[in-house]
Amino acid sequence: MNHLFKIAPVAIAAVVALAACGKKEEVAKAEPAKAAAPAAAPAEIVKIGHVAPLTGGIAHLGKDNENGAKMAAEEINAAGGLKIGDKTYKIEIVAEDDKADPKEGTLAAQKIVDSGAIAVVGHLNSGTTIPASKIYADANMAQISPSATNPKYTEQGFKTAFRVVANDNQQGAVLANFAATEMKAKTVAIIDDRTAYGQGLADVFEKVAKEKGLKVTTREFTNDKATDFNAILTKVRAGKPDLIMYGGMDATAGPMAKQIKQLGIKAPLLAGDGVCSPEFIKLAGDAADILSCSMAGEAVEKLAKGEEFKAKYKQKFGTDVQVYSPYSYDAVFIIADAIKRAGKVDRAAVAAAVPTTNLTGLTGQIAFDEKGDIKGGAISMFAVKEGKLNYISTVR
Ligand code: ABU
Repeated sequence: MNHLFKIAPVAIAAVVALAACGKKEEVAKAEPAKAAAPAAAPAEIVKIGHVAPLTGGIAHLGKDNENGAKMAAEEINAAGGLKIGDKTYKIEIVAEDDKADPKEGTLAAQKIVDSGAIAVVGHLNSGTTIPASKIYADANMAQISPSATNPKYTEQGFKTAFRVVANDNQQGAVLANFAATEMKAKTVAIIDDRTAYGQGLADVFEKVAKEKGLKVTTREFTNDKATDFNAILTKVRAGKPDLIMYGGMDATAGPMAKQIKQLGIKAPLLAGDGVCSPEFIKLAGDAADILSCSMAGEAVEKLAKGEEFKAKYKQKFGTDVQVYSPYSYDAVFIIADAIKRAGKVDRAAVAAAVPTTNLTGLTGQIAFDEKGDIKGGAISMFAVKEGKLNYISTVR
């Protein structure tokens, strides 16, 4: 059953409770002595942390993740909140900014732990999620990343680390297969941004592409704040590749696409989920159509309630879904479900309940494997056409 429907009984219970309150008032007028029942206790607060970059070049992605988490919390609260024993809890999202920086990530993680949050949704980047995961593990706090795809995150043996998207072993392989089979590339230039995500994805892509017979003309790197790629693109151009693969984010890929076009390079661009966003299209302008990209989940427009989510999101925030807000939305429902199943608002009990998650979320059926990765993770492929991301296919 979809969790949007699952919470309906809670809403119905709340409505019934209100109706019952109305009846008590009527009784009070007629029989004051019998109406002395204690007033319902006000709802208590349970905090859920959210961490992502809220400043810097990819703040739009961080805000997107945060919006998804806030939307879920508001829906749960509007439906009556979480009823645990004789108490009712409303969810409060405690948001921190990690600036997409590994050191800031650990500082933000400590702030979330100190805030008394029961669990955390985040971080956005693999480069912050991985170092922060030790802090959450030491605090017995469940951490659910809606977007970090580097495999190392769930390979450290922490019982508290979970992700609701596929990882880059899967994503890099799907991209390499797409390059060979769909794009019919024989040669490829590979660039990465030296982040845990960008370099890791490019490494997996390179390995699988070579296994499929592609020749790598050059392997170049930049950084996640660069804006001028002319030097490395000039080297790329000299190798005359059929394709350029980029491991990095949309904030750098946008200007890179523009410069690819300005340098007269005809090779198309292939990238992962960090680039597969409406923001890339805005930044790349008339060069956007060179992109094919993947995202580490099902395409939002293919989800049963995806279009409804997109419309609600647009109405609420006045902007489009970027990439992973559906996944941060589901992450809050996973935590709410774990709190209910734990039967208490206790970090360790909630973290112990997450591995047995089995719920139908907005993004599909959610259960975790023994490492904390989503079971049956999907990779969806898109290509930009006439300034829009067009869905192509999904690989599981
Ligand atoms: N997965 C793309 C962006 C987030 C990350 O893994 O760094």
